[in-house]
This record gives sequence, structure tokens and C-alpha cells, in this order.
Amino acid sequence: MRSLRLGLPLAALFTGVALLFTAPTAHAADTPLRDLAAAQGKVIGTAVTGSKLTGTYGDLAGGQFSSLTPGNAMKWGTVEPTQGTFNWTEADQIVAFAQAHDQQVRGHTLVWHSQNPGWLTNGTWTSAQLGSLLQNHISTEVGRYKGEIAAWDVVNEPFNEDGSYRSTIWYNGLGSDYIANALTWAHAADPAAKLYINDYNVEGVNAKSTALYNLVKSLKAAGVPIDGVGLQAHLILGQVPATLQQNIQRFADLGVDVAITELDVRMALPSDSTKLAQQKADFKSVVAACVAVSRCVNVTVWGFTDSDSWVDSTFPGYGAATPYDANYAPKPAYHGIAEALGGTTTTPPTGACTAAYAVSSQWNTGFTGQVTISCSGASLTSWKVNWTYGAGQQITQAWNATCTQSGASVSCANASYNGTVADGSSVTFGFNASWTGSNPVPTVTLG
Ligand code: 9MR
Repeated sequence: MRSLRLGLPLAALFTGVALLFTAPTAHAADTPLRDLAAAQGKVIGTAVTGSKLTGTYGDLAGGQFSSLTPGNAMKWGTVEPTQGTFNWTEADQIVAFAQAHDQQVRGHTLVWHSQNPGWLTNGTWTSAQLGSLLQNHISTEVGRYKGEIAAWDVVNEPFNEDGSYRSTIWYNGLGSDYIANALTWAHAADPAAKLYINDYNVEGVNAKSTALYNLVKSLKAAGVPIDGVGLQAHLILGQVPATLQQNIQRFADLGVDVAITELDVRMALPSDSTKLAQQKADFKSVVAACVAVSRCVNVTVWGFTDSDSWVDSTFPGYGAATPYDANYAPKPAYHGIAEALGGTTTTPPTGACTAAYAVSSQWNTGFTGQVTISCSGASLTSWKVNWTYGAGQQITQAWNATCTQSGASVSCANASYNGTVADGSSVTFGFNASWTGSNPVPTVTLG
């Protein structure tokens, strides 16, 4: 429960960031995004992968966000790979994690053209059979998590870019009524869950978002249970639609909630300080547009770390789309989100190199840690990172650096091959250490 967090952001217990030439604990002292969002009456979420919810990934997911969306765990192909054989393992794990961290869950997604099981897509079904398969699927999945899901993306990506209905197994077999029926069945299975239609390229006012608008209007007029629209917001650097806030507002004026459900901002790799600054502005303007409209209730990023993003494999040459880098150091985009939520953050000044300490895994007697030295608008030709352990931790082994420990004082210097940290890049070294009792994150300094 939240009350057991001892007043400290969980993330602060397991990560720390030092700024070269400035106060060393700046980031660790920042208010978690979830607390900033709560002060604005908003929920801030992230998509997650269940198997990764330990170590620093778990600490950031639990400490910074107030909502989780399973990235893949609740899709039909995951939960029912063979007809009648269910696998709820990852979905259950994410729901349990969310409950333990006082977080909402956004269920994602019940009716989609993609990531369906082969037995379904390869089968030959009459319209009646298809309808009952869909009804059973929705009743089973929504029913299983009844009372535990704040909002469901009931229908995902129903439109083409021109606003016509996408040709899918559902539309082709059942006609456009599948949307109203899916919402009605989901409502019957969990009357308390907020029910959404979710799509991409509907962030600005355009043909596709207008089709979604007209659909929601007609569903409301027909008394179909529709509570919200999800604007996915898979954006490209520098291309936040100018009409985003206006578009959010027009849906709100229809009487539905709005959520930004899958926010990321991809850039051509490699990243550099100019691109990262633009990305910060992009994240900030999306979150600010949501903050400006009271019915915009949730902003969810589609993965919070660049090590857990769909972008890199889907758009070769593009990446760095999330608010944390692959080593869990917060990027300028993180500070853009925080600032849009009213936080005063200690954004690294331009021309800084930082060192971030993280515990990547921990067991009863030992742990593996890593330190990442990142430069933005500056560079290094050699480096040394120092810290003092506060609870008797002892380094036993290091790689990609030469570490010495004397008493509680640790000093790690670059290896012969990784002293150079170019502008916009980072270097990571790792170590194993022992611990007993507690394992607090030390303050690291970069020199
Ligand atoms: O993040 C998901 C990725 O791991 C999957 O491989 C991919 C398959 O299409 O789906 C990703 O999530 C999608 C989401 O469910 C719906 N909107 C688009 C997202 C990115 O593809």
C-alpha cells in the first residue's frame, strides 16, 4: 500500500543520479510523477512487461506511475493461445503488482485485428459463431478481472486513416455492430469498468478522429455504454498535432473521458541533445494538453524505458522514444512530463554529464548494480565515479571499470576502452556486491 512507502519515492531507494559539477542528489529528490499527476487530478501510467517487474524496472514502474497497462499480457493471443486453454499468468502478475503498489490497471485490449490466436484467425466461422466467440471472450476476460480494472480498451484500432471502418475479422464477419455489442458485453461483465475505444492517428482533428467522434456520438445517442476514447499518441519527434487539445476538448464535450493511452515520441537514431530537447518539448505539450482538459483523465506512456519499447524493432533506425534511457536514467522527456504536471524539476543544465546508479537485480546475500555515465551537450575523455556505502555493502567484482573499495568508499574509473563519453551517448559499467540488512542507494559523484 501507498502508506508503506515511508514517505520516500520507491525509485529513490534503488536509483540515484549524480550531476557532474552540480548537486549530486538532484534527481533522487524529484517528486515522483504519480504524485505530481495526483495533484492535478490526473493518472499517469505506463505499459509494462510482466517478466521485467523486478529491480530498477519494477521500482520505477511502481514508484513513478499510478496506472499500468499490460503491453501484451491481456491480448487474446496471449490469454487463449489454444481454444479453451487459458494463460492468465502475466496478466495476473501485472494486476497483483498494481494492487501492491496502489495503482490502477488499464485492460488492453479485448477486440482487435492483431495479436489474435491462430485458431481464431484461421478458423471458418459463421457470423453467429463469431459473435458468440467474441461474447465469450469478453465475458471471460472482463469477468475474471471484475472490480480490478479501472478501464478497458474494449475496441482497438477500428478505423482506417480515411475514417472508414477497417476491414477485420470482426467488421467483415459482424458488421459495425460488433463495436456496440462488444461494449455492451463488457459492461455486463463489469459494470464499474470504464469502457474505451482506442486508436492511433486520432490525436489531432482529422478524418480518422472525426470518424471516431461521430461513432462515439452515435453510440451515446443509442445508449451504448461508452465511457471514453483512447488517443494512442505514437508520435514522431517534433510532430505533436497542433489541434491535440482542441480534439481532446471536443470528445470531452461529447460527455466521454479521454486518455492518452500509448504515448511515445520516436526519433531517428542516434539521439543527441537537440533531439532530446525537442522530445522533452513534445512530451510536455502532450501532457499539458491533457492537464488543460478536466475530462482527460490519464496519460500513459507505451513503455517508460528505451529498453522496453516496441519502436526500435518496428521502425528500423528510430528509437529513444520513451522518458528513460535504456539504463533507467531519466531523459529530458521525463522532466517535460514532470513540468507539465506542475513539478519543478532539476533538469540537468545543457552541457552536463551525469552518473546514474541502479540496482538491476538483488538476491538474499548479493546484488548486481550498474552505473551509467551519460552526456548531453558535453563530453568526457575519462571518468571516475565515487560513492560511499551506507549499510556495509561490499563490491566483489566489477566489469567495464576498475573499482576499488576502501572501507565504505568506492571509486570506479573507466577501463582503457571506455573513457570517452561523446555528446548524446552513454557508457555503463556493472558490478556485483554483497549486502545484509538493507541496501540503500548511495549518492554517486562523477569526477
Ligand atoms: O507494445 C506491443 C508490442 O510488444 C507488440 O509486439 C505489438 C504488436 O502489434 O503491439 C504493441 O502494442 C501495440 C498496442 O497493443 C496497440 N497500439 C499499437 C501498439 C504498438 O504496436
